[in-house]
Amino acid sequence: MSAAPAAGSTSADEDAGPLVGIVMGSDSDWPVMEAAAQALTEFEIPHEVDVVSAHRMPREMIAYGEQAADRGLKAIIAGAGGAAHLPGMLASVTPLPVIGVPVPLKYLDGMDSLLSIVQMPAGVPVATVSVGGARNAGLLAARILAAHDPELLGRMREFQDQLNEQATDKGKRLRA
Ligand code: RP5
Repeated sequence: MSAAPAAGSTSADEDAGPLVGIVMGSDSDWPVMEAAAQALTEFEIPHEVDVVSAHRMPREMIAYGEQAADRGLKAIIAGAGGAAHLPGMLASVTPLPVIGVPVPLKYLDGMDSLLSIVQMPAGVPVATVSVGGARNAGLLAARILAAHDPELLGRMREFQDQLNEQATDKGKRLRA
């Protein structure tokens, strides 16, 4: 069992303020959501982690969304399971890009989480990743930041080259 999320900034560069906020409806989402933090750590992107429940902490959730841009965040990754309203509600009160992670719970294989997050009304976008796809959420946040950061863009290209090499090697091993 992974450690529960620690509130506050975590990054390779402790001097920089967080650029990405990772929030989730409960600490029980952390075993899924920590893959987003791991991806951001790999790209040395300062980020913060916290529990901000849409249903149990509605006022704090609205405050988090309203203050995120002014605090210097550039993107929010929000994960929740079941009636997963956190990503959509954050997107309704922040101008920042919001990436939603459907967290699979005990029942319904995460379909409830997926449909709760992905079916947003026009005008309020949430970039929804696959059920349990927190790593891709972290990588997508890195790409969003890389669009205005040539050095980070270069590291993303290197990462993609590594993926290509790994996949190519797998093919070579099968053919051998
Ligand atoms: C959701 O309810 C959370 O995102 C979590 O996935 C789910 C269950 O929460 P706990 O009862 O485990 O705290 O809001």
